[in-house]
Amino acid sequence: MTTDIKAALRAQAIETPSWAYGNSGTRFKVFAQPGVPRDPFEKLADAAQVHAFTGIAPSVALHIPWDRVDDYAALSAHAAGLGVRIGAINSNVFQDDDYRLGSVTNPDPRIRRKATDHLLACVDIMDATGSDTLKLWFSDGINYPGQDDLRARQDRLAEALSEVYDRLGEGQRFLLEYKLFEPAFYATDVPDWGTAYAHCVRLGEKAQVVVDTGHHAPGTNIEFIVAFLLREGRLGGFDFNSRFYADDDLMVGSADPFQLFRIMFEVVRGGGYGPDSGVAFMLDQCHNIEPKIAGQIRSVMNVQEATAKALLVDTGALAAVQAAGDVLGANAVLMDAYNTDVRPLLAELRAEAGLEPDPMAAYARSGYFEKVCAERVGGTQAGWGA
Ligand code: AOS
Ligand code: ZN
Ligand code: ZN
Repeated sequence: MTTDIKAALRAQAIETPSWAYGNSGTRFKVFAQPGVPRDPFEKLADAAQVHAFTGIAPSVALHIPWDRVDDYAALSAHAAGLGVRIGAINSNVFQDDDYRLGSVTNPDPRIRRKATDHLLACVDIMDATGSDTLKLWFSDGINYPGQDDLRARQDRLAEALSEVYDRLGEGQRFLLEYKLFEPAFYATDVPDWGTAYAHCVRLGEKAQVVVDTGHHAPGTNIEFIVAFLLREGRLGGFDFNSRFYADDDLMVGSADPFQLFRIMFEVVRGGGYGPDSGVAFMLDQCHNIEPKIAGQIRSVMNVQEATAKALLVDTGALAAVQAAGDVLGANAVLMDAYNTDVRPLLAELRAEAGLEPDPMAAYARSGYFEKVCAERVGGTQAGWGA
């Protein structure tokens, strides 16, 4: 049993986002931190540290245009030299004056064209970097009833998605992200998993839904959404983070580790775990006040702990008590796994892989942070909170 769990954990891969390494903040203040990367190459170097100490963060999501470079093949080669690779390409059709009334759903066809062209350019970057995943999040929506035609905006969205879908090459896919609100407040064009799912189903199997754990109303049963999408073969991945109030982008597993466990249990239960599952486990976080690389290491460890607990659930015993209608017994099987301290198991797993058992302490001891603080002056903002 433990051998199987260890093998499953060894195969885990969690993608970190390039924007987690840059300065970030809220609309009130972006706090500059020492040692922050000055370009995408340095962001990859920081991400490589997270992989070096955890052993399970081998890829890095890029964000265009925040990570725009002249030579993407060179960026890919740089990543490979650091022992990581480029993961999902995140598009950005929200930081331009033209997008005040929306991007792909804008009433103005010229702006829709510009937005769609950006998405197509992101597929070019996938070709150049070898990335197989395009992640689409639209800030599109309206603030006031009557501001625009709700249904026409869905038609425009479908048209743009279809054009991008047709441009995807062999082995490429896009993930459509939903978000309840913000920056649009009255109506968001992709507000929930059902809307994302419906658009994806119309298009085909290369269109899948990504679940950002911070994008739901309080109290939403996210693990149900996960179970449903997996059953339909449409769960493309996760943007992991924690929320207390809205889209807080705090460290995954910090606000509600039990929720993360419940999600990972459904992932495992539904066949979404493992290298061939097609489900991408990505972090979408910003570290506004805490150190960034250490924050990413902690986050990766939080996902790993939740995964280990999910893998520990005695599914045979669970099925038996469920079939017997034993409500308390079934709940107890799940809670036994959740309440297990998996940290010794994970320390052992790391030691077996030649890693330090405590990644946080090992990173702190490495002197990397002090080195980059001395070397890097004038780090750039991740792009948020500008
Ligand atoms: C925005 O709220 C979404 O979570 C996006 O996934 C993401 O944070 C943004 O696109 C940065 O790439
Ligand atoms: Zn996200
Ligand atoms: Zn978000």
